[in-house]
Amino acid sequence: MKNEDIASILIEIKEYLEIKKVPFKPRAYEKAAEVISGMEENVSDAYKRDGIVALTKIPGIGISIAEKIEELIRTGKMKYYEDLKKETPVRIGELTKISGLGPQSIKKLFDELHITTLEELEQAARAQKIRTIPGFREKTEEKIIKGIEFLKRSGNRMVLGFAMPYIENIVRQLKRCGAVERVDVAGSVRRGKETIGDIDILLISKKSNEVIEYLTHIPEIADITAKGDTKITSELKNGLTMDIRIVPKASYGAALNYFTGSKDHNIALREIAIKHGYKLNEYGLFKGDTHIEGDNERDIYERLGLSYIEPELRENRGEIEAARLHTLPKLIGYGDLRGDLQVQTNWTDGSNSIEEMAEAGIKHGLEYILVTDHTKRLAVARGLNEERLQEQMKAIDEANKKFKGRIKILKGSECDILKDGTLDIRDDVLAKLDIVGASIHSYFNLEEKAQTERLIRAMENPHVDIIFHPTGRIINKRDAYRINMHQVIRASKRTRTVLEINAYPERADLKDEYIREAVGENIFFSIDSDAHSTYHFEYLRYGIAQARRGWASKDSVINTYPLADMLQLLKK
Ligand code: DGT
Ligand code: CA
Ligand code: CA
Ligand code: ZN
Repeated sequence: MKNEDIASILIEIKEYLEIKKVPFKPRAYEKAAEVISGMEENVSDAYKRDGIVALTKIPGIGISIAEKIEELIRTGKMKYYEDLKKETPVRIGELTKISGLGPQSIKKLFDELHITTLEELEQAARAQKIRTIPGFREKTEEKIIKGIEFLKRSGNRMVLGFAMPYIENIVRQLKRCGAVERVDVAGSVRRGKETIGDIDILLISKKSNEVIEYLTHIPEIADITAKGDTKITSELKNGLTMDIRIVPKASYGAALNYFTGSKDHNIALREIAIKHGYKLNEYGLFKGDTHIEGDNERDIYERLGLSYIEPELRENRGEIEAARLHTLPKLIGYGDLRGDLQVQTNWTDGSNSIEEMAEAGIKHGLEYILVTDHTKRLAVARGLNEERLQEQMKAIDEANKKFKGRIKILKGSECDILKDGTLDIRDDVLAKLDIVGASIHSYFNLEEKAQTERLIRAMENPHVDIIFHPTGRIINKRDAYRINMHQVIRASKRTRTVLEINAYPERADLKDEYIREAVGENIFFSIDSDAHSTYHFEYLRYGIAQARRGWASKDSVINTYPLADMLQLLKK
């Protein structure tokens, strides 16, 4: 049983007790939940090792709560909790997610209308039944509907690349606000995480009132829900929450460090500080009561004897130890790509012509692009057969005459990998392409062994240079197919097949932990936008963020090399 599971039951108990207006006890359960969810060690493991002593020695947990947790760990059930649920059979965890709906309101809704679930709550609100309860008004009903709609929109974490345009618009506007001296994005956004839970913004300002007033004019913002001198929270029209923290200049670096996180990185960093005889928090680095560092993030790392750690690495996955030994990798930079090796055109499911994609590539500073339209098996994308693919090669030759000296258009393909690992284009035609990419678009349900063998067989084909979106996941929509990436990574090394880091925001495929593993095996990557329109070259930077999160250096990414050198790195 995970700590979070125990904690969430304790929280529900607290809420049931509040419904019953029991004094003091709710706070005890809440405290117990807080302590347990913040613990490193797994509480059930500790209990299995040391018995009930392991529970009673947790600060804030007395014998009565300890015995209930013991029962839960031993039997998977807790009678006290089950009885409370029977007494008021509402789905408390669900209903309390609606902001502003407290235990007493939930009790009334149950007593008067027998509402027990979110769905029943929504139905009653839409049928205008809630306003009939004494003490509830039309306004309450509206708030409930708004709350439910918000919950539906923000249930999933948002894909970074889709949220980023909003975030950048807001930051741009904040920079124009006269009362703002400096503004930075922190949190998971700064760490370049593939999905984000919310947006964390840090700023320096002496006039929080003016900032709040200014925010009301920013069109992306739907509602300002908390207005303080140091923290302003707002809800965006796209469903995301934005936390703005206003911090003093002298603490700005420390605050930026703290609110960039990750939480685990912060905790590990704080321990290093303690070992050096300091105290570290969001206000600064202290020796006793003396403020030693604070305005500059880099100085804090330096003072702790560490190399500067890039935000993308701050996940407490060994970066602090590497910073201490000064062995952190030099990460690929955001301006390092010279080419894009997966570009679709209107020959299949792209929106733009070869020429338009080339123009857009030039605008994005690219020296080469690889045209990789789908092949025939992918009927939905009107995939190319051998004949059409060869016609396209001629069209690319023509286009290259036009673009000579500005950008090189390479002939490629996103060739479909069939169920048995063979390709759906004949070898003699593949041989004419500059670079062949291959990917899986069918039979997602194969067993892990079969799927792995299928992909590896494709990698063994001497014509296949790159495996595109190697795991096939689509964030928030489709899981990766079952595949053994350790074997795939080893096969990549053995066959010299490049693995793609697909930058399309909802793919972000490979994910960071596989990149990290592959970096350890010294394999080559390509970072590609998977562009289906001229706008999509913008996505390349999310692929770079992903590569950085996987500790990849510039050298390991083939499309950072000049064209001739890049071609030399391929298997043939
Ligand atoms: P998200 O929003 O779920 O994508 O992830 P983050 O990392 O942006 O998390 P968030 O927004 O809850 O908090 C922003 C940062 O604040 C987080 O990365 C580290 C810091 N932080 C938040 N809570 C704690 C905490 O309990 N302890 C420590 N040490 N740092 C925290
Ligand atoms: Ca966040
Ligand atoms: Ca936050
Ligand atoms: Zn594809």
